[in-house]
Amino acid sequence: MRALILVDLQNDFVAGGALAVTDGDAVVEVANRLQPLFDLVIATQDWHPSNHQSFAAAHPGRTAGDMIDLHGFPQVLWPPHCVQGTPGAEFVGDLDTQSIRHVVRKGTDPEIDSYSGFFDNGRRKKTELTSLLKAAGADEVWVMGLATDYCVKFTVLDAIEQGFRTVLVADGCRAVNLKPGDGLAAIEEMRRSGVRIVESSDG
Ligand code: VGL
Ligand code: ZN
Repeated sequence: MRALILVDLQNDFVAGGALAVTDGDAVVEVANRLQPLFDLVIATQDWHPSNHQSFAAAHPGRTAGDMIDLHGFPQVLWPPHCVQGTPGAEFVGDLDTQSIRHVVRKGTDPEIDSYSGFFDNGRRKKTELTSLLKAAGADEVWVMGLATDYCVKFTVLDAIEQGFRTVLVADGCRAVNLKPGDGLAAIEEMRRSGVRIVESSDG
């Protein structure tokens, strides 16, 4: 059985949002088109407390885009985004949500970031994602969403590691591209790790 994982299709990652990904809105149509083709749809939601330590504002003298060491892990500093309960954290208005069976929230611990839908960045805590997929009998997961070079990449790498046949929907993703080429490098890294890369028309 195959499942679709929609990564962080939230207002803050599209036009007008705090951490807008270029052309991020374009993937919502892809998500809506793919959902009816899957037995199970799960969405992840970046869900930070307002004092999250990935926010540049939590580090006086630092600005968004800086890299720091956060409790032993390299951490990119971001503008405050996806703060719990704010409009920026809500799913994009045009996203069809009625087929989303589960929402997995991540990034709730202020002391550690969580790009992957499966684990925090330190791999200390696991979300419910693996058990939800296994309980439903999923053996193949298709992944799409925002952003290619962060949450999509780490979700894909962990899906492979958790034993799922993993497929990346290339046209369903857009990258932050903090550095030019980051999105392409992320796709290359996912490819080397064994993901199958398709277009949504292959769904
Ligand atoms: C993401 C940066 C910070 C993402 C989330 O969804 O890719 N990127 N938080
Ligand atoms: Zn975040």
